[in-house]
Amino acid sequence: MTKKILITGGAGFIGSHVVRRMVTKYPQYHIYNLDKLTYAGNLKNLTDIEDKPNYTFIKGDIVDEEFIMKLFEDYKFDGVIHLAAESHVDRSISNPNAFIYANINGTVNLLNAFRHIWSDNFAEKLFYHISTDEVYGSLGETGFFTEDTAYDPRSPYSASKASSDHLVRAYQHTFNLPTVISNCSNNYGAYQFPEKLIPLAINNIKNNKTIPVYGKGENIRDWLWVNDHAAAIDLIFHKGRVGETYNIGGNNEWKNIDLIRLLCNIMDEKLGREKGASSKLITFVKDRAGHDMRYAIDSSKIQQELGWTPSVDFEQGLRNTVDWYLENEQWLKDVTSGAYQNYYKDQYDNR
Ligand code: NAD
Ligand code: TDX
Repeated sequence: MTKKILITGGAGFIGSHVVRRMVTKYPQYHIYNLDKLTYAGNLKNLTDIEDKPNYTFIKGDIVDEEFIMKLFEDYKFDGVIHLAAESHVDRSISNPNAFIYANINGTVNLLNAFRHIWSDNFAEKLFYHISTDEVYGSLGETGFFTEDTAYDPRSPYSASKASSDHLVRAYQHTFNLPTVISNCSNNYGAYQFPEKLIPLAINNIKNNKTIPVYGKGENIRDWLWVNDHAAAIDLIFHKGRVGETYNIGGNNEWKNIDLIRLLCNIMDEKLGREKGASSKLITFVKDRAGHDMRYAIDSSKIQQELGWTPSVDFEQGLRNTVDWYLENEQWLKDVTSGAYQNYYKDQYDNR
């Protein structure tokens, strides 16, 4: 049976991997990719699948209430996988409002439109909301975030994502909207915009520019290969229990400075530089305001219930990611020209 699936934010980093997977793996679905094409959205992330008969791109803004209502009335989507968001913590510190509009108002508009078209008759329907581990706050040296950890968001970004999670649960509870939520740790891989740590460092190392490490580089993140996240999303969309939350993580904690040193060694090798050459670019800069110390995910629920597990060893995944950025020089050039230069200046010049 044909299903109409709306994926929001499908031209972004994670969204493009989810769109590619769903379009190629499920020819019986029609995948609609709704994206505003902000600085982070790029149709070049999807050139390999753009001509598939079961794929349609729609340019639009989830904050535009009337547009969203009409879109849902026109297409009557059976399922929604909602990834569209403002996603960079540093930008949420310089411009919080953009995060409130896109992440909170945008999510509510989608929930309202989904509820409206099915008139509270939701058999075989699903609204899947993609969220982050950052809603749980910051950990000390020990412990893990579970699905029961109390929310404690500490940046405008994580507060806006926490708010959207609460609204999704409220619609489930109040209107019986069939929803599911997943909260994932830091992703890395191909097509990530070079404002995030790993692609920013790859681009700078390649161009012999300093690598800005915030504070002392002691903050810890749990890294997951983006394709493993896309596989988890596929599984949860098809087999997840309605009303549930699933944590997704790599079981792969790295101090920022250790990760950057590993990346420098890999880049020395790939670029034919003398061992230790790229590490000389490491520069400690002013810390991020309110910088969360540690994130670590307990993903035993999705592992035990749905049989998901991360598939790629981190060093191998990082090597593959470096290869991708080195092979896709034009992609990197395109996204780092123009507005990126101003962003970089604003964020890093006086740090
Ligand atoms: P991204 O910034 O790369 O992509 C976001 C996409 O959403 C872009 O294509 C952008 O154009 C689109 N978008 C933004 N505002 C929009 C609007 N108002 N209307 C329509 N489209 C809009 O982000 P990402 O890293 O791919 O993250 C995707 C989702 O996953 C987000 O919800 C994020 O919170 C979540 N998440 C990300 C990570 C991570 O490590 N990157 C980890 C956990 C969860
Ligand atoms: O230039 C930098 N220097 C630096 O030291 C940048 C951009 C980051 N950092 C540090 C801050 C973090 O401790 O590296 C770590 C990772 O930073 P980001 O790549 O900005 O990711 P983070 O803030 O951890 O948030 C990410 O993971 C959760 C994503 O951006 C979110 O969208 C996701 O929800």
